[in-house]
Amino acid sequence: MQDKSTVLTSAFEQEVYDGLTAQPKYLSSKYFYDEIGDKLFQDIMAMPEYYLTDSEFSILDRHKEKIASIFNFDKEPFSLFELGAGDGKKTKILLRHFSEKDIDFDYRPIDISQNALDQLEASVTKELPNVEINTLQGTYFETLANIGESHAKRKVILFLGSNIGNLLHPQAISFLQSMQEVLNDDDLIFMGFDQKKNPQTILDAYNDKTGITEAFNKNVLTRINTEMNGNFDLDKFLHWEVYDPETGTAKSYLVSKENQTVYIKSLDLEVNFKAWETIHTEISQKYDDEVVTWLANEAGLQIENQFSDEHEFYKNYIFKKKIQ
Ligand code: AVJ
Repeated sequence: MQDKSTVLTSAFEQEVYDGLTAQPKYLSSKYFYDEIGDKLFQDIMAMPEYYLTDSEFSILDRHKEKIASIFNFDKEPFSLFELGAGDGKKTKILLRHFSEKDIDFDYRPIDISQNALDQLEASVTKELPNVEINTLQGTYFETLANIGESHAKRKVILFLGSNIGNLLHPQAISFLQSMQEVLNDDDLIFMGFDQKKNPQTILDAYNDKTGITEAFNKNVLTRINTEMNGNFDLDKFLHWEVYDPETGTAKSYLVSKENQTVYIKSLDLEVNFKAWETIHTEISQKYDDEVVTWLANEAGLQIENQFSDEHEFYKNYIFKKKIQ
């Protein structure tokens, strides 16, 4: 047990302590992402089973003309913000198209990782020298406050990759609300939502036979081992995925294969696992039009437009502030 002299210095430490002393146990998927986790997620995006990336890529490519005409409806300069820009591979389809059409905009990618931003800035400057880029490092919530209502130009905010799917509906609503609060009437949000589909297709995307998703899920344990001096034996846990076609919720677990005790030195915490006890690590929510309409409405937004890939696996929606 943890004694009073142990000070939990980071949010990660606090959340690990809370999650592993809770019943049932949980850890947050936001801690999958360090240098190793970022690389594993890149590998996931390249897997044939992980249809999300290809679907969104094809939507952007198929509909870039129409998207450009909506973003640029008044022919006035605008700022294109992007939350969680990552490597910008999909966004470059739009950047290239806008640049070729001489659309007057600047690109403002936001990411938690300064390293990701530096690489993105270098590659955009090299490949698309006419695109003005200004990076902003921080979490979504910090930087949303920074974007502010008072930004001089009209704003378009991109949020790709169905990253919203990591949030439960109430959290997704408050996140959408905080985006809504920085919008003026002519501003837009362009967002990706993975759709409900054949449950097998979804399970396969989160349970690849090559074990990449398993390694990604277990990376949170690796991080606890290295950053908090823990002694998790990764082989003693199973990666387990479930999908509920009724609610559209995919959930990831790590399941203890045996009775075991793990010690996390920095937390001075002993964690006991019974055989087949679980740690819930991630939700990846799947949506349909009804649910997206409801979420948007709850957050004071309305759907202006939507785009889909040929299989209707995935959709991108454009939101505006609701006219009261
Ligand atoms: C980056 C949150 C969109 O939930 O599909 C991929 C992360 N997890 N495989 C998703 C993830 C397992 C991904 N998001």
